[in-house]
Amino acid sequence: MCQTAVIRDDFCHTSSFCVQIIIKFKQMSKLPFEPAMGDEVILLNFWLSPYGMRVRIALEEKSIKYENREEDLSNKSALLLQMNPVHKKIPVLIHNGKPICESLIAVEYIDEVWNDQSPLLPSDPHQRSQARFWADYVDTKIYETAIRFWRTEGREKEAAREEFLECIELLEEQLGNEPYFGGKNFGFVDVALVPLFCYFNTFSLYAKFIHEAQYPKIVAWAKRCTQKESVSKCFPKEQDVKQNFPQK
Ligand SMILES: N[C@@H](CCC(=O)N[C@@H](CS)C(=O)NCC(=O)O)C(=O)O
Repeated sequence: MCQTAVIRDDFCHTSSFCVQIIIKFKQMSKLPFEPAMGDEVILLNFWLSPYGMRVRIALEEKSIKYENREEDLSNKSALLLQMNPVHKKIPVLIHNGKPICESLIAVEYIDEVWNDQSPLLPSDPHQRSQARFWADYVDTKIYETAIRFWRTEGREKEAAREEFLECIELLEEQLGNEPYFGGKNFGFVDVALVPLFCYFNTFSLYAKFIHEAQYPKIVAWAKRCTQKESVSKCFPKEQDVKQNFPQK
């Protein structure tokens, strides 16, 4: 399945309704803080992108000052094409003029460069490999099945639903009794997964089947994460998502 096409269609659509909301949100994207002295941090982003949210959450966790620049995905800026000539996608983190593409790579980069506070990846190499494994699982399995569920109808939708719930069950086990996938602290896997819950919160479609009784740990985890300021400030407002997203 071509994730790019799906995401373009669903999360980060490039049609005319998108153009309108991009204009509307361009004003909102101007964050009130300035880049830190000597460090210029720019994020090429699109407000509805779960991938962009990951990078913002990581920057917020580290209290990094950055400029969020909204891209019009139907008319990509010359800067985006120059900074990400291979995939031509957001998010792109630009640190002192140098691009870092792909959201999980950008989150790792942020963790390495600003390593003095809120570590996202564990220092132990084996634990670090496990965090990368689960973040990759989130990317390749969870996002993919959630998007498939969103896009399809009938039997295909039902198959995607079952597959998605198997993934959630696995994550429930993986979380165990810890508050976060990062253990006691919010970490890399949490950053990778939590943006998806912005849509779960918004659309009853998802909320209908991630039942608290069945998945108490994941539901509690999602609540815990979304109560964090670094997460909540990067989530678009529920009514904005609902207003601008084709309803199912
Ligand atoms: N694997 C990429 C996915 C990024 C992605 O799919 N970005 C979408 C927005 S959500 C995009 O820029 N789409 C524009 C296009 O495909 O032309 C990441 O993790 O950064």
